[in-house]
Amino acid sequence: SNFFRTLIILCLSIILAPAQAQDASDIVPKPQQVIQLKQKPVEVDHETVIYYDSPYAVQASYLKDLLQAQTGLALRVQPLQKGKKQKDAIILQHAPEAANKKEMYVLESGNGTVSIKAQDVNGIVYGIQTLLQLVPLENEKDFKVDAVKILDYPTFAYRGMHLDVVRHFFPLEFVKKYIDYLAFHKFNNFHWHLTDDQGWRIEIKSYPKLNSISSWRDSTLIGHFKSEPARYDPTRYGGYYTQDDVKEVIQYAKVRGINIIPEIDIPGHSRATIAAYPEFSTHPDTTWNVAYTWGMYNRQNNVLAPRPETFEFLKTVFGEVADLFPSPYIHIGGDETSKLWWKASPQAQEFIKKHNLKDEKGLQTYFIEQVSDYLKAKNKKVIGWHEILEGDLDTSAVVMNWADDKNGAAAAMRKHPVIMTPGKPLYFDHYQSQNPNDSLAIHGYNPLDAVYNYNPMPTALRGKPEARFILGAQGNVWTEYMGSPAKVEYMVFPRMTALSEVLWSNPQNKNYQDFLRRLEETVIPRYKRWGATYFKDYRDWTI
Ligand code: TNX
Repeated sequence: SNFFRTLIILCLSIILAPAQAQDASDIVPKPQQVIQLKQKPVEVDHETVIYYDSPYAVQASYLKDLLQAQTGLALRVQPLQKGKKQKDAIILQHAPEAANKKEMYVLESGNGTVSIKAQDVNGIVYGIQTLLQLVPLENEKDFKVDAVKILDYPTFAYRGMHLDVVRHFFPLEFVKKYIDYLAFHKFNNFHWHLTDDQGWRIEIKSYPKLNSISSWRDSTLIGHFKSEPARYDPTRYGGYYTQDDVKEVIQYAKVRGINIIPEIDIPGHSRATIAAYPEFSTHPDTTWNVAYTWGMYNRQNNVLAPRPETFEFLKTVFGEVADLFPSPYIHIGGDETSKLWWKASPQAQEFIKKHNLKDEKGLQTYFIEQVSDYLKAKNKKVIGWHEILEGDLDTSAVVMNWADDKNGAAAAMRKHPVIMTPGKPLYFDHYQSQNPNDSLAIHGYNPLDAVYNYNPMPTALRGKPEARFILGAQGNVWTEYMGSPAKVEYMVFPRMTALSEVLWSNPQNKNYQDFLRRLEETVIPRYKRWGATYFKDYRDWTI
């Protein structure tokens, strides 16, 4: 009958119609400018082609893969031909005149095409991330993209996330997943904490004992809830990434606009090194092993001695690392160097005298400057934790400030570029709730709203020329109490989402309630889709 025919046609048209477009007002991190256009939405189907200008060939395949994973639609990918007007297309365009800032993109959809214009790979990657948020998440084939123009660029140049793979070791697959999380959030730096008292996690060809000995420890502290007593799992624990693994991750990150900053932590935090090479220590003792308890580790000597063979070692190791990583910056640690061991060492004292150094702080600076010189020869700059400023240091070193606002401002006043990573509120190893049954964390309390309301620009610098030394900020993920990828995800989500907005979006547009709405509308469905664990009770806990 007519009635059934109409009903069937109605049903079919509902099933076959492209899925509704996603609203541009739900994007995270919030774009600088969104203009709704009075045109028809762009319909994307199997006929749509992804075109690219030559610098963005790999990003075109990246977009194709992500679109396919999200919608099931496998689009063709083709180079863009100059002068040819494309219809029914998604175009990745090199257009410095339209996107006239670093990392900027202009996304425009209407008239049957979506174009993303940028002047660099990062801009294209961010345009892609935004486009994917304009596409429905359900597994539909065809879909619509609303007619819209988005002009967008970051507020801060350095947007980082850190991961400690020493206290707990994570498979390469998870490191890549973590990089995908960063890319989604428009971060551009991954700080890879590769060495510490509790292990050495990167293959070094010239010093094989770093991997046969330093990469392994006898036991690991476990415990998952506050109520659980500390227990030790006596199984040998560890691992390391081969240089081939590292190359693979670097390549993976590069496609996603992410620079990887490796950290080799010296001259303190070197217990694992000393376990394999006791000759580099002030108090050589072959019975000491790789640490398996946490804390500022000076129970056993973890400080390198200023001997010729130590400096030879540092030159070689940093040489291998500098050759491997394209990053213009290499992190040399420099935090929490206990001066006790140098004080107690006649050899270190003699070295201090011989080199006219003021004291142990001067010796610490000497170490930093030596490594700085090795790296300068490789065209690299040094990043270190803020303790590297304890002595006088030349201003090319970038300071990663894990102390407060004032300390960050002081480093900038000394004309050092500064990355802000204050324990409060950017240590994501701290608690995000005060629920006594919450999963075990190290200490502190950094709930979601504290992260969201953080301003990386120290108060004392606002409106001052030195403000330009504040490059941005980073969330740190120390993994003493994160024994699995799921626990890392639980600690970073949703705090890293809040941080992405702190770093990317215009601080004038900050609104926590609106952030929560967009978090729930746009991002939490992604966590679920990624199969990621996340902290759910963020609405119950505020500062
Ligand atoms: C301090 S902050 C450390 C790390 C610990 C962390 C725990 C810094 C540069 N060093 O070694 O893992 O506290 O929150």
